[in-house]
Amino acid sequence: MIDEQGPARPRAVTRRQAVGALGLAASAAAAAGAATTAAAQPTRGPASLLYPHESRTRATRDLSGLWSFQLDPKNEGEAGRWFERGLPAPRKIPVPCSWNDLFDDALNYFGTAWYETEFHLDPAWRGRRVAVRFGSAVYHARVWLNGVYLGEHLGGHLPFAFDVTGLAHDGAPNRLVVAVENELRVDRVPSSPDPKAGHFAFLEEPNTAYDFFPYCGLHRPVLLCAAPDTHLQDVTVTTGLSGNRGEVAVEFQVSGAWSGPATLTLTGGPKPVTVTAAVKAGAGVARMVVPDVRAWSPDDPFLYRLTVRLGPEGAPVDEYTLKIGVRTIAVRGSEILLNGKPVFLKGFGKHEDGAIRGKALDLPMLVRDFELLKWLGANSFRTSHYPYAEEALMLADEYGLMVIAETPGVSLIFSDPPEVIEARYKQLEMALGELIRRDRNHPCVILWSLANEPIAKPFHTADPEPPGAVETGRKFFANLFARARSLDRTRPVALVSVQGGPAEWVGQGDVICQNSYNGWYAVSGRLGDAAVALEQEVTALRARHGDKPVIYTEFGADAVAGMHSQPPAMWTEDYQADIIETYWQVLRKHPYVVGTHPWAFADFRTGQSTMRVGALNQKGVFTRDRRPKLAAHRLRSLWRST
Ligand code: GCB
Repeated sequence: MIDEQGPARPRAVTRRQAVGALGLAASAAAAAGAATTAAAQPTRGPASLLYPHESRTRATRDLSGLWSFQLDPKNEGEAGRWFERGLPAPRKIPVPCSWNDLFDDALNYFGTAWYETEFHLDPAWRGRRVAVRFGSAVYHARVWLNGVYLGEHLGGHLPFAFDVTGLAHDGAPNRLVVAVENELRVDRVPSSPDPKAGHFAFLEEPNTAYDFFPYCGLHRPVLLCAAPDTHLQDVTVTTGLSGNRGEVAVEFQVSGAWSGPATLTLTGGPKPVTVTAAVKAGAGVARMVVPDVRAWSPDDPFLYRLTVRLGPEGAPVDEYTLKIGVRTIAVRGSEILLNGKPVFLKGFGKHEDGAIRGKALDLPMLVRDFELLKWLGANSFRTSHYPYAEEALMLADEYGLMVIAETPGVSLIFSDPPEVIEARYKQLEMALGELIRRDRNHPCVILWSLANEPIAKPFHTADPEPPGAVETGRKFFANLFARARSLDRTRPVALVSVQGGPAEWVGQGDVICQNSYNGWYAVSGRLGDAAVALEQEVTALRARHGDKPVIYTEFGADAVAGMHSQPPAMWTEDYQADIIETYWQVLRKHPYVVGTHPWAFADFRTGQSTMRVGALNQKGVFTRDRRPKLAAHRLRSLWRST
């Protein structure tokens, strides 16, 4: 089992592994018991996962569009060599998009589906290194190019890429085929109930232990990326402040153990800052000092452009530019300090969710959501309950929204069998590593959340938790916290607990994140009693966790838009607005509460159940199509006046 000292300890990830998906993903797939492929060993090496911004030396082509698509309920595709012969009876599907809301026969389909497209290489890319990069495939993807197996990736929401140089034809069509499988399994994160084990299902159809619809498919763009043969593989930026001086430390890796000169430039401020660095055996480090720095904050989300250039200005070997914010984040006593000053988080837990496209990237909706957050006077959100698209983080940098970035560690139950917990651990550790590697350069990310509401035993049973469940969870999280802190020493780490959660788990965090449903799941329908219960709860949290800062990461009530009552009753807009205001009034009296995130920003799709009217969680303060409920107006007046 999970042992702090033993063999299941997070293993060291080498720099080479760290930049590629293939080796890591393959071992995660094996760990979580994914179907092994008959296509033998992957043939291609991993490619850099740096977001493929274009530059003088780099180009990107978006393969989004209409692809061919076929469900494979009998799992015939691999034996029938669909990856080589093409899909026998395809229909068209947009990429990116979830498949569930497009086709009636695919709504509750959680097996394997095949995707196929063709592309031509740009002749200008001759001699360059070419990779194919997937933003997210939910859940297990296997990829072939021109009939050759490239590799696999397990786990949605995070990017993976394969180097296809030499394999992609120049001057002839290339056939890219992807098999995406999304079985709802107990040994995955998020995990689904095992009907054989008599597990409790939170939602009935489809059967999930978590409260959102398990949309599946290619959810984010598939990109072709061209870079020089010698190229930057990874860049890590950390920033500091000292008086009115900013400090920017950059570590970077170059392919092929390249050695030579690099130049780093920071522009956007009154004067560019330029330094040089000597790259040795593929590794480079540089430090930059920014006089009269404009620190990044929600009030002034100022971004600099950092360019890393290898080789001479006139003939760069490679050049990569990213936007960065200079800021610090720290926990001191009961405060979260951004740039040394206490911050209070006003915002929400959200979901990536929309009609028809499901969980696929929706840029118009993303911009609209951030506009609405600003309209409300919010300054933050949590990427509940999985990593959001990279574009969401880039936009949050621009809007000055502080982000609690969450892993897919949802529905973790520690009374489950050891082998199931072990498989989930491996998958979660992998996802955490990929998440931190992907998002660590974003100033908007101020806190990592390792999991949402892990529990020692299922909610529905009155039996005591099995012996050892809390201790198993303690070790599980001790390992995960250690892993997060070793991968990023600059940000606080927490896990989000439900109604208190075992103190041995939650207390390992730098911040206490609490989900709480007084007035809804507890003391239902009784607003006055809910306020009393909340007061007791928040006082008890202080007693249990000393002076750590507390964020209320969820509270609220379902409200069917248009339903009203006086006195306010459950399911009405009036009751929802009153519950949210009650939490605000009670929590504001406790200075160690440094944030309130009502659940949720907008209504979202769930499975069907007696608890979810119209298969929607209606705790949104906006409807699914972003019409404000009474609670949105109430929050706006509360938040804008503080
Ligand atoms: C929770 C979960 C969230 C649910 C919410 C609810 O505690 O974290 O995923 O959607 O409760 O509405 O039940």
